[in-house]
Amino acid sequence: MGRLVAAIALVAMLANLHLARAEAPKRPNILFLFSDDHAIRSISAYGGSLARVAPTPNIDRLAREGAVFLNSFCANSICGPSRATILTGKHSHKNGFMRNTGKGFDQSQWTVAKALQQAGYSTAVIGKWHLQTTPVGFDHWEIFPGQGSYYNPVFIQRDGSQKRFEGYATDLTTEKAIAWLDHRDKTKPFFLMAQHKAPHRTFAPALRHLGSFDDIEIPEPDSLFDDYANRSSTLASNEMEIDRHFDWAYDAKVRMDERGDVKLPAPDGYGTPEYNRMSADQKRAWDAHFGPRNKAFLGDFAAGRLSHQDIVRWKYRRYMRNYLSTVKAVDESVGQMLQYLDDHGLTDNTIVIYSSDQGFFLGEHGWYDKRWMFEESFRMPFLIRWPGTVKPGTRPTALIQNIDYAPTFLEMAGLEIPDEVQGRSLMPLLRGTDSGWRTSLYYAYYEVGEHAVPQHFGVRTQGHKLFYFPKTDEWQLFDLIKDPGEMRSVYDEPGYRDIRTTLTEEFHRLRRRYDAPPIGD
Ligand code: SGN
Ligand code: CA
Repeated sequence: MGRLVAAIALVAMLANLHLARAEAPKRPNILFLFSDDHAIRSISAYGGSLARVAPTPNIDRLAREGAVFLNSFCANSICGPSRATILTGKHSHKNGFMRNTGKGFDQSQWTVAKALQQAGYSTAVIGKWHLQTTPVGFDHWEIFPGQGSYYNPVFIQRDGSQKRFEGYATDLTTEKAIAWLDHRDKTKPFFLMAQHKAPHRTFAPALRHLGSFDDIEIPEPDSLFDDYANRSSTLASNEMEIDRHFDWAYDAKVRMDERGDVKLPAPDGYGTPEYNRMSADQKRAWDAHFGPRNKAFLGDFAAGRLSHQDIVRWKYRRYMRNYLSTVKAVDESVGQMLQYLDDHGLTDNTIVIYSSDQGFFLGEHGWYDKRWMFEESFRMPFLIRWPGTVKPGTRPTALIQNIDYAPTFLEMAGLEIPDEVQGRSLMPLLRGTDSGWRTSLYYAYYEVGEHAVPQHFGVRTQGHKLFYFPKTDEWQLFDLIKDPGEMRSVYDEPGYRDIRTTLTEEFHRLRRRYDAPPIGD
């Protein structure tokens, strides 16, 4: 009898072993950490002139333990369109979300979230959404209405109701993401998009970070006082200068509009929407920080001690201190999410990505905001950690774009990539086995209005960039190796005739390949 039991046990054990071997490999979790308007120059791992002051030890950890993609770009440098591209793997003209000001995202179309959900992933999106229509393809979501607020923000709940939460937007987004991870269906792999409002305008820091950058010298970009010569005439008509358009303008003397970019007091006291959302305690902390600093600046200003350039420099420094402070909270959030994975044994089987919807100008060309195909706003951060697959410390230079994220997620999950998807899976680059990656990228910006950036289209290769501005029928061409700051178009220079012809042909080839509509439609 004893022998029989032992024999049965042995057979059962062998059967189990066999089952274990036949089982499909465990599908990885995908944790997509995302922010709004985070320029790569303010991430230390990217290097550059702010690397020394950028408060990003946790984002840098992803670079050390994974890969930082040095040439990562968006398809259309504006919020909603970038998010729509990420979900669909398609350029704006194919997913229909071409501008922030449109009808909203068409939720009836294919998205990667729907595909992962159907394939058995637990899916969630928390934080900034900005696609106007209610999320589809997510088991759970809790999102800001529109842009959301930094202080004591409102989140839209699954039942459509709006609820206000005490605290700071970045911290609340993290808390909600972690709460969802805690309560998720643990029998399934997960796909979580944790999407911050920060460091978006009006760059309002967590109160604990006020003053963090006061004693740090912040280097200025060479083009802070750009005169827009030698490029398209449209540059000069921009409305995104730290000098003339950041809410307190030199010519307008002391003025406070509804935004609060520089955080100076209005004549009748503070009145920005962010300030008005704060509790009495929060306002006290804010006033204790900004009050004396504003007084000193306004004293110098009133006494005529400051030149026009001094004022632009002061505004730049104040902008950067606030911007970097909001980045500091985002980085802390990344740290908390990585810690959660470590504490719950999830690190090895979770792919972590850090990215942001586009780049941002941090004073280059005298600007804040984005939209242009210039490097600062065209680039998106893209860092990825995947233990066992992505070699730690790698710095790929391949040209990647946000159309590639959806097909990458599909391949990570072992799913087929539909033909309609325009991007390519990054898997060969992640495995370090690529040959024959793309050598050019297509760009299209359609919005007309805010910040007065005209519609423009273009192509970028590793060494050159060609822009076309339909409104003025102008082209500009940059040699990115000799002129990385894009200060001089060489479109009309005889020495660049061949490059100009090659890039113009490439531009039209990409437009055909991506089935782009006629310009002007
Ligand atoms: C707001 C900002 C703009 C910004 C757009 C788009 N103004 O309107 O400066 O360009 O959002 O940003 S603000 O005074 O309200 O901050 S996006 O990230 O949503 O595309
Ligand atoms: Ca954005």
